[in-house]
Amino acid sequence: MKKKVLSALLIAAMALSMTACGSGNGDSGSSGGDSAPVSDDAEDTEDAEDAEPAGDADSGDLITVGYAQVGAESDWRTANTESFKSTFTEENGYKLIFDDAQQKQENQIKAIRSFIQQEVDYIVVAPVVETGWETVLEEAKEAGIPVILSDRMMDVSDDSLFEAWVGGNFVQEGETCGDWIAEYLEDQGRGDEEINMVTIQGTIGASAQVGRTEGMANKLKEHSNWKMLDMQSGEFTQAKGQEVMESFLKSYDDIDVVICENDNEAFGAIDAIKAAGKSCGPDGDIIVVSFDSVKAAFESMIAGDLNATFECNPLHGPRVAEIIQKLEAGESVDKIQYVDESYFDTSMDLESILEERAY
Ligand code: GYE
Repeated sequence: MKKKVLSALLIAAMALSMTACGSGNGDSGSSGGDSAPVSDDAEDTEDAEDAEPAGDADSGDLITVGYAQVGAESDWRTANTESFKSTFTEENGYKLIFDDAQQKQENQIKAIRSFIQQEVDYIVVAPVVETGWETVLEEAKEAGIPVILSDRMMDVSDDSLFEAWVGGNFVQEGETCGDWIAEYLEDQGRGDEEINMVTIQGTIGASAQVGRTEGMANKLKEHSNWKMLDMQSGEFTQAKGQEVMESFLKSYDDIDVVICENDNEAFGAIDAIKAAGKSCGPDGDIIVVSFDSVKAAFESMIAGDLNATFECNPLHGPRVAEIIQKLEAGESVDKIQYVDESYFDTSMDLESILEERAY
């Protein structure tokens, strides 16, 4: 790679001009915007154990990875960030430059440009939304920097603009949710009843929103007695989820099911339901379901508030590391890599499952 030769020259020049050598790894150490190098918190998590050692940290031969993260909007996102930070450590042969875009695409574009300027070896992006990436990906391609997508997808006309994508199958998650609701209502003897639903969507245009909404829409078509009264975005946050639910409760007095496109929105919705003097969960007035299956969702089900959660695995750090290792070895990688996912509801032994849960 052209830039590797350049960094080798830079290192040689630095060595000549210095009398003593520190722990320099040929990096300028500068970071643009919110970018902050992260390399010192190798924790004893399963991510760290799964990650394969790469490069040679002692000789300063680290692989530099810029990660353009969405933000810190949910428990899922926190687990995802932790997975990257504990995988891409110096001990494992990496230098991670982490950028939190605060859920704004323009911040992510800035971060990617800053990674290009810093001549990182790989750029990893969890894109906030699907569209609007062509120009900046062309710039990365021009600079010879491979781009890997993780979590959410990008909608680009030329798929040679990225090496691979790894994440959840969001349409399938939505369909699993629809099937679960059908079975649950059937078990309750409500299979033929008129059922009023509302959806608190994720960030509009994010693949997790697009796919989950589409999956549920596919199932709505199969049930003529289900009615989707309203859909509004809760931006994947608890605060916005609560706000949207408050307004739904004011507008509709007969909501049977609330579909929240992530767990955190459900926590907010549950607060709103209780504040309005209604109840939810298996023994309540309103059925609440959500996506992700973070630990707090298990606690909410155990407390009898949430009915079910459809899993989305956030531990992509080791998966992306594996892709990078293959690319380093000149091996080919699968372009689209779906992660296996499950679901959980209150009929299960949630306490035991929670004990084993990694996120
Ligand atoms: O469901 C949500 C997060 O893209 C799968 O983003 C991810 C979603 C996840 O904010 O909690």
